[in-house]
Amino acid sequence: MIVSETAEKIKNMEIRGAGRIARAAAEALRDHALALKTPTYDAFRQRMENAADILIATRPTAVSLPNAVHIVMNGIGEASTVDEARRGIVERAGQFTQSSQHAVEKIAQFGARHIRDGDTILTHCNSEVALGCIIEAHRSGKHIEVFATEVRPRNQGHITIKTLSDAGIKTNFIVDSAVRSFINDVDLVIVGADAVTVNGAVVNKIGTSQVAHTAAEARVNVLVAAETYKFAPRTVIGELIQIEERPGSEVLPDEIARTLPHVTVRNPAFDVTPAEFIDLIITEQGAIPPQMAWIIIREYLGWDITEFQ
Ligand code: RUB
Repeated sequence: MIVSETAEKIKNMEIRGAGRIARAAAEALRDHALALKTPTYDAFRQRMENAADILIATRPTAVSLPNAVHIVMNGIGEASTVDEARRGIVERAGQFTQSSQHAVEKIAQFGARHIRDGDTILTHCNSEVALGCIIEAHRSGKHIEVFATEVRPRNQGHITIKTLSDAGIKTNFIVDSAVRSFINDVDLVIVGADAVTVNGAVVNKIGTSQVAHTAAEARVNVLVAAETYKFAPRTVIGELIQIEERPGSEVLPDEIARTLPHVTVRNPAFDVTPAEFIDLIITEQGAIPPQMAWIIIREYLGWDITEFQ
């Protein structure tokens, strides 16, 4: 797929979910590198960097996106010919896609071990890795039941219940505001992540922090399923994760909003759950307490503080 097409699909959420966005960006860079017909290395590099910038600018919150782009683009500066630079990009994009898929499978295996026979699990939004854990537990023969939220305003919960139903898992579909009414029926909350900051806070779909607070009050454990490339290196040097605010028309149709001149519709797409409300983050390298986020950034993202100085 060409870069502008992928960028548009990420922007309009045809491609969504932090892991899928990251893999789509890596694949778009690979395809772009293969299609580019530039005679000079400098022109090739310039056009690849422009493509990388276009992809990164599509959605600001999921750190998996700039991390994936960084992984694929890293090393282009060391090449000296177009062929060499192209080969490197194709190779790194392939490696990233493969390791991302492998991470999703590994997390499913690790996460499933935290689910006991007879458990009821609550999930919010549509996370490939969180659902992977739930489906793996079901496949391994555990009798489980799920509560899945609707996820206003974009209804990602509809995708979640279709996946769970297709897997044959008994599922209850609830509106977002019903979480507190059912939390005492729940044994475990499992959600995904768009970003994990150096202090172990998790950025995920709007409403996740309410779910986590509710779970904490009810003494229900909260697990976050997140590949290591969702950890945010730049939070080490004080950068904040930007929370995407999407058009108000996703919440309230424009024709109604127009009749309400004193009303402003606010539509943040994500929120931040502090580390204290999270029991474990399950990565493909194993489970960690959220307070150990820095170790993941240092050990597995190969991130070096001098890079940003
Ligand atoms: C998706 C969302 C998901 C994470 C993790 O938001 O918040 O929980 O991205 O997903 P949106 P995954 O629908 O706005 O992209 O585990 O699939 O990477």
